[in-house]
Amino acid sequence: MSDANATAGAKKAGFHIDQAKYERMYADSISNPEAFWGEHGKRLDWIKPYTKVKNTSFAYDNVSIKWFEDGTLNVSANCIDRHLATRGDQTAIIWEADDPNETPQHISYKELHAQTCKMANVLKAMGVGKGDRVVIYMPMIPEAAYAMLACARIGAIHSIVFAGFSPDALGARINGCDAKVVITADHAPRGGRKTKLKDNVNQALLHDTSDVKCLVVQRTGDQVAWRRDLDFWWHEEAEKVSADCPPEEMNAEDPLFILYTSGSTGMPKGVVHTTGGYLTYASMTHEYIFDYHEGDIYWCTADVGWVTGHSYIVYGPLANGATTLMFEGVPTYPDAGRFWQVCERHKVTQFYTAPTAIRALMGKGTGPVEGSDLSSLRILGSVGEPINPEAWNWYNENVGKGKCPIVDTWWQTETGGILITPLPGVIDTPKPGSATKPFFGVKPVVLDDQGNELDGETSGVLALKDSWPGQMRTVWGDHSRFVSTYFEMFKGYYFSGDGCRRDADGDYWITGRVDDVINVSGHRMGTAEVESALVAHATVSEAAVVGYPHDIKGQGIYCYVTLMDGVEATEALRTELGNWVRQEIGPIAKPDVIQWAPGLPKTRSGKIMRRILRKIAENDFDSLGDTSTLADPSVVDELIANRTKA
Ligand code: 6R9
Repeated sequence: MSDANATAGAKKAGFHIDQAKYERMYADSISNPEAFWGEHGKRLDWIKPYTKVKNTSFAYDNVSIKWFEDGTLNVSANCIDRHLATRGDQTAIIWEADDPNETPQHISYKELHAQTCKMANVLKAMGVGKGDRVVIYMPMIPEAAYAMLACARIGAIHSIVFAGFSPDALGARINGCDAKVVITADHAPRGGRKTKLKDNVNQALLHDTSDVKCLVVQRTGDQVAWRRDLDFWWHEEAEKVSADCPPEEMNAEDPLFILYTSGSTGMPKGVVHTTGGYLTYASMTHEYIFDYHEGDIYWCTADVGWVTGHSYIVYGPLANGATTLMFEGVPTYPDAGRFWQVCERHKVTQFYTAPTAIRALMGKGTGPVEGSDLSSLRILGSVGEPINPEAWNWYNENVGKGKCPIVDTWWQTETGGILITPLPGVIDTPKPGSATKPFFGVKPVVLDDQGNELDGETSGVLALKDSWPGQMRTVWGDHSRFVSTYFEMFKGYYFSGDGCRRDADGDYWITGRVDDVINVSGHRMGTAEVESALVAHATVSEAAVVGYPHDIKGQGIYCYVTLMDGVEATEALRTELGNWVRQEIGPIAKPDVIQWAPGLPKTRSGKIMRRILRKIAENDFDSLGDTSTLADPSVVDELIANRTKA
């Protein structure tokens, strides 16, 4: 790690990258990606060094992405073992519990090594080997990181399912990747409440005939239903195994993890990330974008159930030998000052969160922020959705006290790491709401509907013209879905699904999804998933779901529901349907509004006109556009008349 002399208060000279260096490195990364990444791939420890750097094609008939393809390495050795000689006693993970009265834990790199090795050995004893899949369904506790790294150590592929997902959603993901083992906990405390994780796993596996085993971490000590011969307590099994487990030699292109994410159609896709390119990219972006220096205390508030937790709580920071903070709770428990109390308690230097959290805290006034000493903070980050200037300003003034650069980082589950962002040493005049410029090696383009590249100041859809090492490689078990989702609409490009504007300075402003994916509190939700949950209810004949602007969540979930003939539209049924969706998918999918729709606006060929439904949900009745092509234009008037208030 270079420039280890930067101090709190961040003098410009101390940043890793300044304007001139950015321009030079960016130009190099684009003109000769082979040389650029060939050099930066060396930030990792390779067992067998690569001789080939980049072998990628976005051609529609031959989409193939390989980086460092003849090199071998192990991710867990890169995140742990290589630090032992120099920083074995340094804290790798600071853990802060949901309950502020519970003592925080400081886990050193040595301890991380021992625990990860033990879990790796337990997994082996349970029959897990290289290439096998392991589902992780965990609270935000250090054991979640041990589980990820243990899989990486033995070459097993993990698939983390966010602990807020329902048993059904969990079951679909366990089946989707044919997992051998599920790692979970008894209960997950969060915001003063508890989720029964183990019971959810039991329910998810109720009809499973393949004898999926379960490794259970005791978090709360509450009682759980046990499946004899299939369930194992982590604390008991850990006693039986050695604290040493040699890391498996993996090819750079062996899968590291699968992470399911929502798309515009069908079931969520299993996004596949591999080993060498992913870790190179996660580690390099973490160092430069958060201006990470030796001695920093870095905190990303995401959950490991999302990609942000993978790349910027676990893999990126640990590959860099950082101290990373893991927080089990929520921003508002026990009160709206919790984030700031944690920053003060642990002297956090980098703080990375989501706009939805900032907006929620903004609503509680400045009192809770002023109650804590935030002078250790140097860099602030934002991720998950466009940040509105109001939230940006509040964050800057009240949290950063006007002296911390804010990195508004645009990226996706699919991209593995951050693609477009300001760099702390490059921000001259901040632009609230703009993700600004591409990271090294990233070639964004703005396309029109026909796929033509637009020049200069313009707006359109955001696509990437060439590959970067952290890019997803395929959809688990369905490569053709990978190709059709990302490479079919605009030939020769990776299509992001986002709209964007490029201003006169060449800075990018992400405007949100252009497909049927909505962004609820920074979580991606396919409208199709909510619709299929609704129509699975016996009373529902048809449903259409759209996003609408929501003050805190960014977007809320607005459902139009047509009931079966003879079913009465009561308030009780409205509540029941809301709870039903929550139970089918999980709390994050709970509808904000359910409007009864005796009919839905459809074209004569039967396609639902979502454009019109979006306008009605937004209370924008004057720009409905042409409704004359509808099979029955009168349904629109009826929907407007029935528009329920949010
Ligand atoms: C990392 C993550 C990806 C979608 C993405 C976009 C939105 C993320 C953003 C942003 C504007 C930012 N998004 N970061 N929009 N500005 N800084 O969030 O991954 O859950 O896959 O969501 O989130 O719409 O396409 P993921």
